[in-house]
Amino acid sequence: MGDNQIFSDELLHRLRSSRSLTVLTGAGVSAESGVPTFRGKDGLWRKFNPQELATMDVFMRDPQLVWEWYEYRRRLIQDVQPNPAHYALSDLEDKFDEFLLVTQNIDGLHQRAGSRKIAELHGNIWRDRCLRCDRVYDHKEVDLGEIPPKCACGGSLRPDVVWFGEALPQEILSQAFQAAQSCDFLLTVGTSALVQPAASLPLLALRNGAFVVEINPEPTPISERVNESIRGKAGEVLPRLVKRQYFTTDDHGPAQKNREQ
Ligand code: BJW
Ligand code: ZN
Repeated sequence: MGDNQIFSDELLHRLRSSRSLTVLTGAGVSAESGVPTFRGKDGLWRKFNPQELATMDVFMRDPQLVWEWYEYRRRLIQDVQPNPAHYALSDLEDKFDEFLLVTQNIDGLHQRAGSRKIAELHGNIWRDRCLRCDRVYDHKEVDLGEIPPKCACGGSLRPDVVWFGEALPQEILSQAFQAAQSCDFLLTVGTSALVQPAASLPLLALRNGAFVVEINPEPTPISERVNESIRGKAGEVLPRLVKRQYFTTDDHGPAQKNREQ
């Protein structure tokens, strides 16, 4: 399929004339790196449904189980690489006066691909936090001799991520709302758009007059409401969009940034 058929003239025109771009990403962006999504068919870990493990209730009942799940995911993430979708988004960052990459992902792959203007809504798997005093640790410095590991204050550590029923980090959330509210163009990529409050960001942008485009191989609850819903994989669609918009010939590679090789 030629790029002209994927991207409408209106989409390309609106993107070209936009001063500010906000991007919302979800687990689908890391799928092509080999990181399983939450609600996909490959989503099972042992006999557990991942979305049911991400709660304080399960952690309180069985901290070992939850720590084991996060250790398993850390090992997995550590061994994978950012994919063309992550790199395409990092190339977009300096093409706009205002840009914010709002991610629900906790894997740190956007950073490894060179993105810098990031709002991590659901925390980061490479940090741990004390349940008693809130002190935050770099996971690599945590002694895993005892599970759950302990803080210097004696409290138990948990992954510094946001579970169901927990508030999102206040400042990061307001930064994300502000960006969704004031942008000219919003791209929502690889998210099922089921989990709040992240799922309301594209709708907020729409209400404020932004052009909203979704990239996902499957339809979502917001597909019918956005301006355009492109059914495709992030790692295929995003690099083509960046190339179509900013590079006219095949001779140009994406702009090189300080990315990990
Ligand atoms: C591809 C692809 C490819 C595949 N290319 N695409 C109404 C209003 C407000 C809140 C609620 C509400 N109803 C219920 C709630 C509560 C709840 C919620 O939203 N529940 C819904 C399930 C109904 N929300 C919360 O609890 C949030 N907190 C909250 O509301 O607090 C209120 C409060 C305020 C003040 C004080 C106290 C409380 C917190 C939500 C936290 C979510 N946490 C998790 C775990 C993070 C840690 C971890 O990773 O372990 O975040 S759950 C999980 O879902 C994870 C994800 O970030 C999040 C979203 O999932 P995502 O990214 O969309 O992934 P999938 O798997 O769902 O979808 C992947 C998509 O990719 C699919 O569509 C595929 O088709 C696509 N795809 N391959 C592009 N190659
Ligand atoms: Zn502590």
